Amino acid sequence: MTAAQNTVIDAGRVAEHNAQQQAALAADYEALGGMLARRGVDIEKLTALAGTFAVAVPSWGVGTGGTRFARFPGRGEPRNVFEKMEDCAVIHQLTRATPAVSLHFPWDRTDDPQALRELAEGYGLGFDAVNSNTFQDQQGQGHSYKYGSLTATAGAVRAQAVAHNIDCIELGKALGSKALTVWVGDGANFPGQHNLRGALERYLDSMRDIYGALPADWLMFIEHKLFEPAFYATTIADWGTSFACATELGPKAKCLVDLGHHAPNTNIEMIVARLAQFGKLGGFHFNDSKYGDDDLDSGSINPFQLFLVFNELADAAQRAKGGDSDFAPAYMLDQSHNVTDPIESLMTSAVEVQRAFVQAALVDRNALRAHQEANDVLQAAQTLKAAYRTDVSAILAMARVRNGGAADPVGCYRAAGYRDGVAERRPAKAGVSGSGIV
Ligand code: RM4
Ligand code: MN
Ligand code: MN
Repeated sequence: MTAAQNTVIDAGRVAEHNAQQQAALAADYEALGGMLARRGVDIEKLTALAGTFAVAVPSWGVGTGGTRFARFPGRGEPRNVFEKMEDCAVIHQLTRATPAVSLHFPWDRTDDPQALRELAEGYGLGFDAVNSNTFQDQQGQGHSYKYGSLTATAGAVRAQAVAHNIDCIELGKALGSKALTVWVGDGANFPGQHNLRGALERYLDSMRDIYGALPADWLMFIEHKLFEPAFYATTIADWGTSFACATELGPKAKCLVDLGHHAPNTNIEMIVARLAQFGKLGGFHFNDSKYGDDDLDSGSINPFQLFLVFNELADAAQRAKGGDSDFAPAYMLDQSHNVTDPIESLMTSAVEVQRAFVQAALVDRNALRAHQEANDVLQAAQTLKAAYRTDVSAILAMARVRNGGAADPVGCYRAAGYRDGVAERRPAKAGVSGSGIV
């Protein structure tokens, strides 16, 4: 990433917005600082920590999403990957928390990766993991994925899916990405459709070929999902299968946890703890969920769960500091914005994930450990709650302002009129969905 920054929103506007917010923010920050000091916490340390937080934006999230029933396009949707980068630049400019973009191929395929890389660098953006797509057929491809891709019974289908993944690695290399995320929808809709073990054996064979094409400094993230589109048995349905495959493949293979890919009420924070314990936690797709893979905005349904996930991450990071292991899971958002302005949802979501990160840092770990040792169940639970109940909004806003972002990203974005501007500059093109999802 370069230091050079082309801003999309006029920097003067952001400064003006911050000047209007300054008095209120200063008062809130001082009050919070006083309250934290009485708890023995230095607000400046937390603000500095908040400023280090980063979560990648999904390129497919800046277009309006939809469901199996309909999609209601928004105004000024990006029509290609270059326009998507412009929207991602706005998100980072105002939040200062999203310095990387995760691309999805072939949705974001470009014949000029160098130009894309330069555009991104001009905005101060880099590229996180690239995603392959073998869950839908692409124009002109020789074989269909109707009956699976990496697990298909037909060798030619598997070879095509493997070749696509290797292609993604090549494109990612040109862009400066360092990881490939593989999610496959492969599975069965009927009992008997698949030999359950045979399908996983074929998956592993295919993944070994992809793994072999990874550069030395790359990681491969295996993303599990309970169901959909396979409604009876999904090949990589759970973290156990993901963990077994990542172990089988080797050290560059790790597990990716998409929060929405579990049954309701699953204890996701425990999955996070397990994967961290065994060195296989590769990264996250943050979102929120009520029923299934809902792809709702992070923290919009169950913010306490998000906090508990970050509580495990803070614990794992502290343990890693003591040892020599490097613990750096990739943080990415994976959401679909069907009824909101995607830029507003992504800014709000990045801030919600950052909020959980800061709240987790507020947990008094020594007190928690002492309560756990003493089996003081009530106080152990209250120690977590004390951190979770603390409103750290002023810390987040101060970190943003100090990093050149906006005190109130959505307020600033609306005042700047960005959506009206792109609505004019980007007339809708027939057949183009900014999200890649139809
Ligand atoms: C899947 C999964 C993948 C995402 C696609 C669009 O459910 O979450 O990460 O790339 O959706
Ligand atoms: Mn995902
Ligand atoms: Mn998903």
